[in-house]
Amino acid sequence: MASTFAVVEPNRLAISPIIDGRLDDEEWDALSSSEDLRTFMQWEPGAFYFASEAPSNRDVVFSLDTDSNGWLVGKGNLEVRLSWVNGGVKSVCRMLDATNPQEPTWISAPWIESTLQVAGTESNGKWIAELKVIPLDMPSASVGRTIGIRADAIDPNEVQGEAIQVRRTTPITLRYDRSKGLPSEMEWAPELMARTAAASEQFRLRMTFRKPGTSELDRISCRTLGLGRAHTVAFEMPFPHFDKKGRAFVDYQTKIAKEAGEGYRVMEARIQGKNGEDVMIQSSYAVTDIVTVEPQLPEGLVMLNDNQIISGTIIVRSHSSKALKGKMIVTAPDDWSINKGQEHKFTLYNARGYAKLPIKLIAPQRAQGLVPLTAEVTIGDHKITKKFFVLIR
Ligand SMILES: [Ca+2]
Repeated sequence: MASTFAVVEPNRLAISPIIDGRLDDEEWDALSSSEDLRTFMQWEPGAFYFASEAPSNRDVVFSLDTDSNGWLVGKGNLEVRLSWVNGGVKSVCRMLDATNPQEPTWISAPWIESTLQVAGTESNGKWIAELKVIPLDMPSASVGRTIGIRADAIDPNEVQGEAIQVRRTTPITLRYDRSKGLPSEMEWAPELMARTAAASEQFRLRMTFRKPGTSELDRISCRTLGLGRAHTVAFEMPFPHFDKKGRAFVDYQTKIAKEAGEGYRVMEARIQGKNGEDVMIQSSYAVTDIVTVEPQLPEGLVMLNDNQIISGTIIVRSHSSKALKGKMIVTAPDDWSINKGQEHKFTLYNARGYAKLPIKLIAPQRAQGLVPLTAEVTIGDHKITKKFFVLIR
C-alpha cells in the first residue's frame, strides 16, 4: 500500500446514497478506477459513504486519514476491511494510533464498528459493497475538511498486521460545490437562502456568473441528479446575457415532490458555448423533513464512579416557509434520568427558524459506552424521530 492512490476527482460532494448493495443510476460519485477495483465516495455532515466493486475473490480495504496529516501520524487513522463471505458483506474496522511515532499501534474501534451500515450483492464474479461510516471519536465529516484516503483490493488471506507499514493516502476535500470547464477568468458562485428544502416545498439556488471574457455561452440545462431526479424539475434555456457589470444569473428553482426521500442531492448545470465551451457546475442540497433535530452534547466524556450530569442543547430547525408549533420528548435508557428538557413545547414563528432546547441528563454511576437516546418531535399529526448517541469512554 505504498503505491499512489489515484482519485478521479479530489473535490467530493455531499450526496446521500441508499445502502442496499445496488449502485443505482447517478447514486454514487466515482472515486477511483483500476483493473480490479472501482470505488465511489461521498459524504454528508457527520458521515462518510463508500462503495466498491471488486472480483469476488478479493477483499476491499478503505484507509482513512481523517486528520489528513499522514497515515503514521496521530490517532485519526481508520481502516475498514470488507469481505464477501457466505453471500453477505463482512465488515471489520480498526484504528491506527500513531500518537507515539516510534510505536504505531492498532486499536479496536468498537463504537464505529457498531454503527457501520453495509450491504452488498454479487453477480458474474464481482461483488459490490455500499458502506456508511459514522466517524465517532475522530474528526467527523464537515464541509471544507480535507482527509487522506486510499482503497485497495487484496487477497482475502492477506493479513495486514504490521502497524508500522506506510500507507500512502491521497487528499480529498469535502465540498458542497464544484465546477469543471469554466472559461479562464470566468467565476461562478452559488447563492442560497438555505441548502435545505423540505418535501412539498420550494428550493431555489441562484448561480451567479462573472467576467465572461471572450466566451459566448449559448445554452444552459439544469437538473437534480440520481435519487432526486424523479422529484424535481429539469429545464433547458438560452444562457442569459451578461449585464454591464459583467454578471449573469440563472436560478434553479424547483418544487420538491411530496414523496421525495430525505438526503443530500446534487443539482447539475451544463452550459454549452459557441466556441466549444462545455461547463459543468454541481451543487449539493439536502431534502429534509419539515424540521431537523440537531443534538449538541459535550464530547470527550469519561466514565465516573459517581452519577454524571451531562448538559447540552437540542436544536429543532425548521426547513419550512410556514410557522410551526410542536413538542419534543426525549427518552434515555431506563437507568438514566432526564433532569431538565424531557419535554419541550416550541413555536417556530419564522420561516426556517429554530429553537434551542436545553437538556440535562443524569447518567448512572459507572455509565460507559455508546448510549442511545431518542428525541421525538410532534408537529400536528406528523412525527419526526431522531436517534442519537452519547459516548462515554
Ligand atoms: Ca444503493
